[in-house]
Amino acid sequence: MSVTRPPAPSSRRAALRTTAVALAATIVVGAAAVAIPAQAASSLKDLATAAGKDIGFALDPNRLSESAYKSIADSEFNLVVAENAMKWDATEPSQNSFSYGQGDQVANYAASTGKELYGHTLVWHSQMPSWTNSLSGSALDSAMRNHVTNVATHFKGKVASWDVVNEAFGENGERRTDSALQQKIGDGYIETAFRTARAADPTAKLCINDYNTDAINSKSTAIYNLVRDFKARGVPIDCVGFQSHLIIGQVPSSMQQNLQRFADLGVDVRITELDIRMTMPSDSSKLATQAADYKKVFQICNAVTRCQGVTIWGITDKYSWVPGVFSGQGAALVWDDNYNKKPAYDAIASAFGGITPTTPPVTTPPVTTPPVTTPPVTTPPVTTPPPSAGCQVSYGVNQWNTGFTANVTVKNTSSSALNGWTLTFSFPSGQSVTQAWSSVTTQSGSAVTVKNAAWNGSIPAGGSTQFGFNGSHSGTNTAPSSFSLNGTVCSVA
Ligand code: G2I
Repeated sequence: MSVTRPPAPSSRRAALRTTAVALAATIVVGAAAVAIPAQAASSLKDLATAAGKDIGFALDPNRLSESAYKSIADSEFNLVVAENAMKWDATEPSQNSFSYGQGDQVANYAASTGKELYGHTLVWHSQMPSWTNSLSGSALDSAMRNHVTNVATHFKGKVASWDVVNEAFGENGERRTDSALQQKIGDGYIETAFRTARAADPTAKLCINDYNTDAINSKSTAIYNLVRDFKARGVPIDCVGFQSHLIIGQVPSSMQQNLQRFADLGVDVRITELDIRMTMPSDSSKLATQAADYKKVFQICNAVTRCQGVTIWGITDKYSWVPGVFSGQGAALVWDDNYNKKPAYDAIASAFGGITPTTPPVTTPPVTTPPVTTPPVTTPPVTTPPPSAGCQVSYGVNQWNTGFTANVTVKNTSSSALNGWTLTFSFPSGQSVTQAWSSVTTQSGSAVTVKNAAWNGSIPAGGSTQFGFNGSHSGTNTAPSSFSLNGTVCSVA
């Protein structure tokens, strides 16, 4: 079946980023700042797209006939990955005989809904077809090259990024020993796979992907060393995927620093298979912890410029792989068994500044009431106190060597609503904003001006909003001591 292709996915992001940079470039006076364009948003897809990030899900094309599944898939995500349909056993069930039925369904779904298509996965020791079992080292090496060449060529121009090699490392940073590829071909199979993929599809981004690599640990450091080595020797590699199959309450504290250290090697990073499981049954307290964890993971990706986005490993808990593998565990996704949104949904939205309805406000017709004749009442003059002008700012910072992320909460402590706000402050120690979100942030010398994004300009009396930015510093990162909101000095929480 032929389908009309939407603009190339990577160019969609490039266009967005160009817009963001152009927008900022017109308003920045002094030091560079990047403003993320703000738009009305009624879905996670709208929010992520406005922030220049991917939000993806793992698709089983057999489920698209279920209307609730399809409706969430269509409206909430701008990226799709095949949960199983592009794996080796699915695409080459017998040697050199390729079967793209389900993989094509996923690719066609991506094209017809304008979503980026992520390829998973060319080479993985698991879910290899049984015919590979009998192959010797050199025969397996040839079969792997043939597989990569055929599959990457078939999806060329459709898949924006490939997990070229999946799960190659063991927990202590050693090469995984229970892999036939590792045992029979040896260490070089990863490099061969990447070089073969590049030759077959020179435009797709090529990624290595693994689990339990979200923290800085032996396993992630082994991959870090491999990426550094590949970059030094000119072996093609563009990106690193962090699966992030997590447990509630256990988002690693070093996750942002870990992603950032990979980004600093000159590769893109991405959360590729997020789910956050709990011991069943679920309850409101576990779901609240899960929501906070989902929010953290999205905030981490938002805070790392080279983090392309977050992919969630499915839609509904009822089809998640988790209960089948971890007995007694489950409820790891964002929609429950009945497709109800779990608290994680709003938590993810809040990581992007929250959903703003795109529907116009409801106008109620004027009510015509008959004139009432009431006796004249003499009331004493009422003196209403003037609205108190007031604001409170809390400035939270997470920092490392020469970089930092600031998350700022602005509270309207006055008695009247704000419609549009500007927060100003000065950096005391030469810091620079490098990227901002949920705001339009500009900097001139040490003076920083933050204006609301389109969706968070209204702060009711007593309400608050949040924005954030990444910045650089030269070793000292003293927090600003004073903030003004619409010209009024705020208290600092
Ligand atoms: O295990 C979770 C993920 C870890 N990272 C790599 C991913 O590719 C992996 O995904 C899972 C799928 O979510 C499962 O759906 O990979 C599993 C296979 O290792 C998938 O499970 C398999 C079942 O084991 C098969 O029995 C089944 O035929 O799914 C197949 C297709 O439904």
